Amino acid sequence: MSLLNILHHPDPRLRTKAAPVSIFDNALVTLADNMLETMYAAPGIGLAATQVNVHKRLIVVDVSEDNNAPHILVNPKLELFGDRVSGDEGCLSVPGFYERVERAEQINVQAQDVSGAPLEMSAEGLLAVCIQHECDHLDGKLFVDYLSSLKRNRISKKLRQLASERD
Ligand code: QAP
Ligand code: CO
Repeated sequence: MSLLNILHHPDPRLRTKAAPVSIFDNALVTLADNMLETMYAAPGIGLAATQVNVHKRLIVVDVSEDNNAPHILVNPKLELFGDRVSGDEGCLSVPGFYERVERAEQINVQAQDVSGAPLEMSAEGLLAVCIQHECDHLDGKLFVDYLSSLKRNRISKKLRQLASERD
């Protein structure tokens, strides 16, 4: 198992549209394991392959208290239901910033598991919000895209500053 490097906004690689997974091999299992380990270490509740610079349609989420309810979703397709709810979101690729975002309250997901078997699940509340957030990453979309351009630009500028202080 190993920790993966997470890309930070405004890295243009976060804007890549991920390709469907068609090969379900051991490398995919290892990637999913390493993504879960990286998410738990952060700590976070969701991570998309895009964020670790792998442009394949794979996300991992676990919104449980005890890190004992991981979901690995390959090639996820969402159906949105119910009211729109707003809640504070953060992102491992936008460290230190939390803002209110509106999402659908309930979802159905059609996906595959890490061995390629079809998988269907429904979710509501935080799990539903988290899966919507992670699926956005696969299309190159970030939660800051839902904010005003003033807020988004302020966040980009601050993160660029922090990155330049590091290198
Ligand atoms: C997406 O995000 C999410 O800024 C997952 O300094 C988050 O796990 C969906 C994190 C909230 C819905 C609600 C963020 C860790 C983790 C930070 C995360 C940070 C350290 C974010
Ligand atoms: Co995110």
